[in-house]
Amino acid sequence: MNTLAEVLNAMRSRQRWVITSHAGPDGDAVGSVLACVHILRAMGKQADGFLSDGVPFIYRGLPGAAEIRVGPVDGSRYDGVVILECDCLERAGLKGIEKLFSVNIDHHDTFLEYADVNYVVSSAAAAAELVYNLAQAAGVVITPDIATCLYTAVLTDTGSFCYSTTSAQTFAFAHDMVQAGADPVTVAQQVYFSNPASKMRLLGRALANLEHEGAISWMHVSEADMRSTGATEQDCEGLANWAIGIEGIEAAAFFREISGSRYRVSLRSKGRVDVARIAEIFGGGGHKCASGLTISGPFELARDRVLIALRHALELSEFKESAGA
Ligand SMILES: [Mn+2]
Repeated sequence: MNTLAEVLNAMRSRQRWVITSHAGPDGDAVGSVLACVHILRAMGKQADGFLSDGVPFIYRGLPGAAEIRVGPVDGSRYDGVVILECDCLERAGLKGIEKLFSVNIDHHDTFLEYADVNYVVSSAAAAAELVYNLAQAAGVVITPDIATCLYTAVLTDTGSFCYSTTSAQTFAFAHDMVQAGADPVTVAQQVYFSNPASKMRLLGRALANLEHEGAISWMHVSEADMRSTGATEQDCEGLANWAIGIEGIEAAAFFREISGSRYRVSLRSKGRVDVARIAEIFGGGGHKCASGLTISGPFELARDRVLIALRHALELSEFKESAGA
């Protein structure tokens, strides 16, 4: 693992940077990439933001979002790549960065030191906190644009300051961002009150399929549901949170059918079950309270496999609690 000073040295000694994050970007991915672009430019560098899936609709109002490109990257035109929020290079889904000098900045529990420089702090509530540390170490002034991007990232990655990663430090961060010019009202209107109608129609389908047993709930949407509601992949972001919002439910799963009878699964936990560990079993990853994986269908089989893992983890946590561990 490298120090922040080593990250800074790597950035100072190279001029032209690609900044990227994972495919299917969330608020932390978009906000951190944009903030990092602004910060590197303030350091006198050339910095271009790339997201292989583009910027989701609700984040397009963020400063600099219109400049984000989808790739591929012409590697000969750059000296390095900053990869945010990815546990491996492939997670970015971006061609042309494979041979570039790489800096990995991440806050996932499931991480590998796959880059030339690795700065991973799993206790951080969002990758944006680490980007903020970088700005401070570099002596870059937090402009209203940077503050808006970083605030949005932390707001969304903590589930609006609800997940177990939320601490006094998170609010201190939010305080600093608002003082630096982020407007919480404008951000909330863009992120929470600007959903496409297709997302709400898809939510209706998902909720109609909601089931629960014991402390576990799950719901699913099929490709046919996606088509008939006119929903896109990005409309699925955050739907899993609805399944965990039931009294007595400790863990939840949201299944979305993707092509070839495969399912993208989002897992959520209220804290007793570590869903990052469960995602790992199936080759996915994420955080203790929010993670994701891809699994083969048919639906009944995929559902049963994930539910068995969730039940097992839940029983183990109950056993540990009753044993006073
Ligand atoms: Mn994140």
